Amino acid sequence: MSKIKSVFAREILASGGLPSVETTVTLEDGSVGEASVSYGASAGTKEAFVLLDNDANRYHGKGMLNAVKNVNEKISPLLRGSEASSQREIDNLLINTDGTQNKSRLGANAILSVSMAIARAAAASQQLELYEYLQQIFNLKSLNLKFPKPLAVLIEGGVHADNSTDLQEYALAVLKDQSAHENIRLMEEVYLYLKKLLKNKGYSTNVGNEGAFAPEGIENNELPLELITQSIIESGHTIQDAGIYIDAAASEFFKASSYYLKTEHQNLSSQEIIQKYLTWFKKYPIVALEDGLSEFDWEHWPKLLAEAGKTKIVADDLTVTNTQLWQKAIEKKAANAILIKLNQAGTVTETVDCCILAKEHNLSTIPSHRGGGETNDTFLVDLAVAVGSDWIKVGPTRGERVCKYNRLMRIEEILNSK
Ligand code: 2PG
Ligand code: MG
Repeated sequence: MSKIKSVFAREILASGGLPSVETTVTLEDGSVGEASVSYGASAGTKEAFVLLDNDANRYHGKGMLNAVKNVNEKISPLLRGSEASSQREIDNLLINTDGTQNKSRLGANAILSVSMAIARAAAASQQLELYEYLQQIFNLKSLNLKFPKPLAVLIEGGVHADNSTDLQEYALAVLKDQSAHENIRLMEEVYLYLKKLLKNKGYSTNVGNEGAFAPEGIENNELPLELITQSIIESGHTIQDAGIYIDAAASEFFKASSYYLKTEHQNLSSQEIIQKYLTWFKKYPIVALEDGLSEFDWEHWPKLLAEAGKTKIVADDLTVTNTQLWQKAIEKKAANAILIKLNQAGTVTETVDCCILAKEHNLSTIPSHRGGGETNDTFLVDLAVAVGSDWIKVGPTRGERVCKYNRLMRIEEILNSK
């Protein structure tokens, strides 16, 4: 047990070349915890608030000095002397001090960086790995824990790339029951095979925000499904080893109650786009579909889930790692899996609570990276291990992404050595 001695934040750069917040927490016993936060490019409207400076003279208005100032001048004096292992109490204090529904006064970027850094400092103080510490303080070991498998975005479009698919992500969901090391190898082998395949077919293999290929001028939204299926098989694996995971991020192309697919010049009703997905589910090894419908199309989500069969229906923008929205989705039978993003919630405790709610209903959790600005922070990996998630969704290349897979392999090594 140790008390908080200091809390200090600074502005750092995130993957998109714009700032984010990093906080260092030091405890009286000398333990240190550091954490930085990510943010989205296709964020849901109900996510916790990212406080930007809106000062046009710095980073085109996207500086985060106000959030940094809130940590150093408001949060730091408030937390000095608090017991660092009282994570839930500290997070509640931060939520109440902010006082708004979406953390817009202090900024979720400010609050979350502190919340995460405190967890790391307290784990260090107790000489525990972060995932072990989270399991302990949130009493997670009683849940049915699995070791997360890789879920890597292989082709990206939407707002993550120019002139690619309308759907945002086509990912590889590894299914094989083998070590994380082997599963990560499998995933990268499929990715690298896909690169050759795209090249042979005359597509560019430039990458989008998350290190996935963004084949310029791709003719339609179905072709990636064909190419990925082919890559799984021709790289020496099977569709039992790995399937396809789609994140349509449909809120981005939902306009005036219909879904506009630019590459195909199609304007589809909710029923029509559901039909399109169902046809794909029959033709390709699709194991899950995230945000197939818009966050404003609550009415049709239960219809999609009812017809999806074995394909998991994952909520991201719909539920934004928020227990109330997730509870609503569970009650309405709108989704049977949830994407988990720490910065959508804004504190560690609220994020873990969302995962616990999923586990209580035997539903899947998928902690995820972000497409706007990602940092080298690997907290989401420890979280995924702590709550026993099915997958972690992270891009297959770029330093800020592969550090997550490296952390997963490191945790496996630690577990194997026990
Ligand atoms: C998503 C994410 C991550 P963004 O929609 O799931 O892939 O994208 O961070 O841009 O919301
Ligand atoms: Mg998404």
